[in-house]
Amino acid sequence: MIPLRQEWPLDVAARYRAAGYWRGETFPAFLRQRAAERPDAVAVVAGEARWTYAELHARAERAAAGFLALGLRPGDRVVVQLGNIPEFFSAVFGLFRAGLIPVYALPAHRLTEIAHFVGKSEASAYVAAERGTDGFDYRTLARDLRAATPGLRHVIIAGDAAEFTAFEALDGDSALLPGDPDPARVAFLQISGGTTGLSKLIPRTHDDYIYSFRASNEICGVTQDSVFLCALPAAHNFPMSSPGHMGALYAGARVVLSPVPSPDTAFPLIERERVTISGLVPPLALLWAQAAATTKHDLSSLEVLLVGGAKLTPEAARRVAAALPCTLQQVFGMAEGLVNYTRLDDPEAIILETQGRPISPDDEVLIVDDMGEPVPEGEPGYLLARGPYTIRAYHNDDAANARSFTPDGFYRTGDIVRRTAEGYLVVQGRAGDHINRAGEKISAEEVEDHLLAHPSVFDAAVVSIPDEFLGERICAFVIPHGERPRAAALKAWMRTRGIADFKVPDQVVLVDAFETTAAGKISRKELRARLRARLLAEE
Ligand code: J2J
Repeated sequence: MIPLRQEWPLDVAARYRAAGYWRGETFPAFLRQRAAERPDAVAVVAGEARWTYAELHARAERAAAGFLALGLRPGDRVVVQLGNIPEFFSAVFGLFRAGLIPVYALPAHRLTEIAHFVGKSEASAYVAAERGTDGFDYRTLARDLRAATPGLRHVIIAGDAAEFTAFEALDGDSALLPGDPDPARVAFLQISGGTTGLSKLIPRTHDDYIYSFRASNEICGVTQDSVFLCALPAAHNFPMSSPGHMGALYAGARVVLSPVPSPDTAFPLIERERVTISGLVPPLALLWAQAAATTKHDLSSLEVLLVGGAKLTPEAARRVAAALPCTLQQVFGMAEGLVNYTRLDDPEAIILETQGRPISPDDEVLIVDDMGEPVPEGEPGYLLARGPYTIRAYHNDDAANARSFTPDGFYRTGDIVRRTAEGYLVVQGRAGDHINRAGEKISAEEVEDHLLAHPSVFDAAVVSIPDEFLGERICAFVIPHGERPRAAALKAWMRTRGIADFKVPDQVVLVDAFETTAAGKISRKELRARLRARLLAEE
């Protein structure tokens, strides 16, 4: 197995420890501590389940022993695809406790993506729920996955497990559980938004990740009295760590899981559980704002609503802030690390018009031009980041590492930002060719690759188009090969490719040819830019 690494230069790591960012805490240790301090406080609410800290801890211990009893060994990777159900927590804390490495997949992912995560991480096991909220049967996916990935030894299913191992039945000898992991080691693999090609795996350590949500708790006002509503998919980095459910559990607060993020489901939960804080992507924040005007539910417990994952325009921010009875907090973050927040006591103009400033005094942010030179203060440029919770490398991907990091260890975020005189970042665009569809990042290249597999597609170029509700949507330009495919048929065919539904183009435009220049073919990047400009001009 390729070893998991995430290393900062020794002197830098020593500095982060001396500054108190990295405190040697680990996931299993903090849960054990909370369970000892507040055994009867409710940790997780989901559907009918209300687990106290003592219960969550006990369930995680049992799951941990059960994972090891299957034959899994500390260091083995386990792809986890669980939606907003309580087993998400017993599974991942069980994995942490057993020294196993969760690889976080989203419920929307399908065979192609899951097989990629299993292959890239060399996973030995896959944990999923019987069904998703949309009715999708993950056991079917698991059967195909077994055939596609011979290295996968175990499939563990929460709910009716059919021929697989039942998560609920996991049990083993707790005396065989290992000691706590090394806090400097990789705790899990998060997945990247996938700006080029397939998603990359992001190794995060106990030290660095726990710092990011402990510091986020302070910035977002999370205490043991907070009630965090997790409305976005729990495996996504934003609701996990900014400050997210992990921040809430670290604080000894209560996490309420909403199976879906719609106001119909979330508002009754806010009222019933007296939710104080939640996080949403911009389109959902607008939906909540609209629904709040007429709701009969009492939302008055809500103190903070975080909005991020995609750009919240000042106008949208104004609408959200006016409609909801709480403080709006913008968050601009990434699974690779750097997270920026507006502060709760910032002036209104900063909250409405900027995407915040970094968590840490030791976050190093550079804004550079095409040559890598810093731009004049206040001018837009490419954002580079380095710091105590920003990775230095992806897992098992030399090509991406060469592209995505500077020789001195800055992560190239791909975002184009400017910094205000007060030191706040304003996101202005991005360098990469990905589409940010309601916070889901979709690689143009990956969608093009799928289209090219269709017999009636000669060539394809995929671009983002501004969308009033989603922020951006996916438009595919296709040159037919032989028989002209119908747009609807092409979309339906994309749905059979075993990919997340959010990657299926919203719009397909058939064209006879792509532009070339006198000098010959233009670059794909230039082509996408021209096609996009043409479509916008026509609209
Ligand atoms: C514009 N673009 C944004 C924002 C993220 C907190 C919040 C979000 C994420 C996340 C996260 C944006 N305005 N407010 O992990 O901890 C775009 C940028 C960024 C990319 C990262 C967190 N907030 N973005 O969205 O890894 O382009 O993380 O580089 O999914 O989302 O995507 P992701």
